[in-house]
Amino acid sequence: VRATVHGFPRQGPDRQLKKAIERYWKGRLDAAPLLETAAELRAATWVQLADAGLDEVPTGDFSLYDHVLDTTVMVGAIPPRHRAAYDADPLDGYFAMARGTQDVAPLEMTKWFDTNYHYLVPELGPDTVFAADSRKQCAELGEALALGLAARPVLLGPVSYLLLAKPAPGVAEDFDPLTLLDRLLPVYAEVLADLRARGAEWAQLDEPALVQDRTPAQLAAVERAYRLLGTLDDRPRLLVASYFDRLGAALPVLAKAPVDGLALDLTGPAAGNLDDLAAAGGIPGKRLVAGVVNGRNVWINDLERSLSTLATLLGLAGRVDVASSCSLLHVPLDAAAERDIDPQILRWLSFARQKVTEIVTLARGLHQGADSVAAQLAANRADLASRSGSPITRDPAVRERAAAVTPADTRRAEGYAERTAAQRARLALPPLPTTTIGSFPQTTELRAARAELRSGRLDAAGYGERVRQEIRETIAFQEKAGIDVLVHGEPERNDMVQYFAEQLTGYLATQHGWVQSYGTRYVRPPILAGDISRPAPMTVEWTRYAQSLTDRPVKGMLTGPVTMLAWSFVRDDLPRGETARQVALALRDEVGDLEAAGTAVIQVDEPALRETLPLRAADQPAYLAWATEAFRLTTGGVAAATQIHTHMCYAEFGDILQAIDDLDADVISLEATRSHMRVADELAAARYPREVGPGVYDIHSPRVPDREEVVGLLRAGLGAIPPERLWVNPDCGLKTRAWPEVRDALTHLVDAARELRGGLS
Ligand code: THG
Ligand code: ZN
Repeated sequence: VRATVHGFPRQGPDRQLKKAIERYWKGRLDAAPLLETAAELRAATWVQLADAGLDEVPTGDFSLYDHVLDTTVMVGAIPPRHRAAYDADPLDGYFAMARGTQDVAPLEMTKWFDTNYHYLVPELGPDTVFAADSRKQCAELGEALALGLAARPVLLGPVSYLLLAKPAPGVAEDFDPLTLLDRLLPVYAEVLADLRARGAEWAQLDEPALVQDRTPAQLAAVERAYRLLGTLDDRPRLLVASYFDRLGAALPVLAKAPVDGLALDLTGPAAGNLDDLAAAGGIPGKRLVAGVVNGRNVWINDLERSLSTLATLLGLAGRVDVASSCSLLHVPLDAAAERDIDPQILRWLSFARQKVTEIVTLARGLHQGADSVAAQLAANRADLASRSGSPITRDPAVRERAAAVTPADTRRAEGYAERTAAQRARLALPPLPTTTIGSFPQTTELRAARAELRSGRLDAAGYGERVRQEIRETIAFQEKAGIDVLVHGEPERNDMVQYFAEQLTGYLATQHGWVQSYGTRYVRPPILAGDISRPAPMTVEWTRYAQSLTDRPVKGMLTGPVTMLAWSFVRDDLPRGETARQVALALRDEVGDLEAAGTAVIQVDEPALRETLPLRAADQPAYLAWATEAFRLTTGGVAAATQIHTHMCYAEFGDILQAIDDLDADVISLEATRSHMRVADELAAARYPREVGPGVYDIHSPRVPDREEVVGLLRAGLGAIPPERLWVNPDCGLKTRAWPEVRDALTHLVDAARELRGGLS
C-alpha cells in the first residue's frame, strides 16, 4: 500500500537496549549478548512494522548510541585521539567516542535541530581522511532482507553530515567542514554501491540541515552532491529526505536533482512544502514520500485532512507513499501501554505504534479509496470531536484570564535602579554574594524513598518527613559553609518539568512514555493536553519550611514557562505562545504565593530558552517575543524588594543576548567555568545592566576546584562586571554530584569570595 517511516524508537518496550548497554559498560554483560539483544530488538521492530502494514521498513536507523556517530564511523572520520581504542576494539572505541574514557575526551554533544535528541558532533579538519565502512548499514539491511521484508537503508546525507560537523580541536575555528564535500562524496558512492550489492533497491539520504537558512554556496554544494551521487552507475534508487521545517530555497534544488524521489515533511510549519513543491513543478515520474503524520507530536492525525493533502500530491509526483514527517525516534513507543491515562483522553494520543497504523490507514485510503477505510475515518472523526469539544482542552476561565493580560502585567512596576535599591536594603548582602543554582545531591536514600512512595511502602507523611530531613541537612550545610542566599535543595523533585506538570491541571504524565535524549538516557516528557491552571500551591510548603530553619534568605525555585513547554509535548490545537501564557499565569500565581509567604528571592529557571529557538532566522523574533513575554508575565507581579533570579545552562548565547536582557531578571546565573568567564565579557560588551552570576564550578566534572582557581575565575569576572553586580555560584544545579565534592567545592567558592571581598574594601 506504499507506506513507510523514516525510523523507529530504538530502546524496545522495556528499554531493553538501555539496560543491556549500561550493563555492558559496567562489565556485567559481554559484547556478544549485547549485540544479540540489539539484533533481536531490530528484528522485532521490523516484523511489527511489516505486520502493521508498512510495505517498506527502514534499516540503519538503529543505533547503540547515536546515528550521527554511526555516520562518523561509516565515513571513517574517527578522531585521531580515539583511533587506537577504535582499532583495538571497535565497540569500546565507539563508546569511547560517545562517552570518553579516563584519558580521552568524548565528542561534543549537541541538540539535533530543535528536538530533544542530542547527537555527537563530528570533528573534522583539513587533514581528515575519509574511508568507507559500510558494514553496519549492510549488516542491518541483510537482517531485514533475511526476514523476507522490503527494506530501505536510511543514511544521514553527506551535506547535512558536514553541516552538523565542527572544526576538530586544534583546527582553525573558521574551518568550514563543507570544504570536504568532494572528499566525502566518493565514500558515500562506495557505501551506496555496497548497499546495492547487498540487495538494496532504494536508499534514503537524510538532509535535515537543508531546512535551515542556507547560503547560495551551500545550496550549490547540495546541487553538486546530488548531481554526483545521482549520476553514479552503481547505486540503489535514491530518496532524499528532509524534515523539521520547510525546505525553502533548497526544494527546487532537490526537485531538479537527478535522484529518484523526495521525502517531505508536510506537518506544522513544514506544510508549506506542498505549495513550494507545486511551484517547483512537482517531481513528475518520481517517488514522493509524503510525511503527513507528525513524527514529533503525540496527537492523533486528522485523517480526512491528510487524505485531502495526499490527493493533491498525486498530481505532483509519479508515485506517492505515505509516511511520518521524520523518524518516530522522537515520540514514545506505545500509547496503549499507558494504564493511568483516562480512556477518554487516551483516544487523542498517538505514539509511534499508533502513528504507524495511521500511516497504513492513510495509504489504504489514498490508493484503495476512502471507502476502504470508512470505519477508521469515522472513528477518527469521533476522536477528534471528543478532543475539540472537551472541557479539558478549553477551560473558559483560563481562556478569559489569558485574553485579559495587559502589557502592564508583563512588566515590573519599577525600573531596575529602584528595584536594586529596595533589594539591597532588604537583603543586606555583601558584595560578591554567594549562592547555588537550586538542586543539591540526590542521594540513593532519597531515590529509594521516592520508589517506596510510588510502590506504597511509604506513605505521604513518611515521605514528607524524609524530604524535610534532607532540607534540614542542606540548610545546615549551607549556613556552615557561609553561603549568602540559600536554597532548600529540591529533594522533592526528580525531573523538574515532571514535578510541576504533575501538579498543574491540563498536563498529563506518562508511565512508559520514554523518549531518547542521548545515548542510554531517556526522558518522559509530560503532555500539555488541555488548558493549564494551578489548583494549589506547588512549592510553597517546602520553601517555607526551609526558610523557617534559617535567618538567611532562602530562594524559591521554579521552572519557567518556556522550559516547561520545551521539555513537554505541546498541543497542536493551540499556538505555543498561548500555552506559554497559560503556564506563565499558573506560575505567576506560584510566584505570588511564594512572595506572600515571605520569600525575598525567587528564581525562575529557563535553561531551554535558547534551545527552542526556531530553525529559521525569520521565525526567531516572534518566538523570542512570546518567550520573553511569558517569563515577564511569570515574574512581573512582584514588589520591587523581591529579587527575581533566572538561570540558563549554557555558555553560548551570543544570538539571544537581547532576549536575556528582555527577561528583565534582577540576577542571571549562567554556565561559564569552561569558557573561563567569557560570558561575563560578552554581557559587559553588550552593556547588560543587571546582576550576573557566571559559574565558577564546573558541575559536569567530579573535579573539585580549589580556592585559587575560583579566585582566578572571579578576577576574570571582575574584569568585566563590577563587584556590586557580580554573584558567585556554580555553573548549574548540583543534583548529579556527590556530597563530598559539593561540600569541598562550595567551601572553596565561599573562601574565594571572602578573599576578594577583603581586597575590595
Ligand atoms: N527534563 C525533561 N526534558 C529534558 C531535560 C529534563 N530535556 C533536556 C535535558 N533535560 C536532557 N537531559 C537529561 C539528563 C539526564 C537524563 C535524561 C535527560 C537521565 N535520564 C534517566 C535515564 O534514562 O536513566 C531517567 C531519569 C528518570 O527516571 O526520570 O538521566 O530535565 N523533561
Ligand atoms: Zn543549569
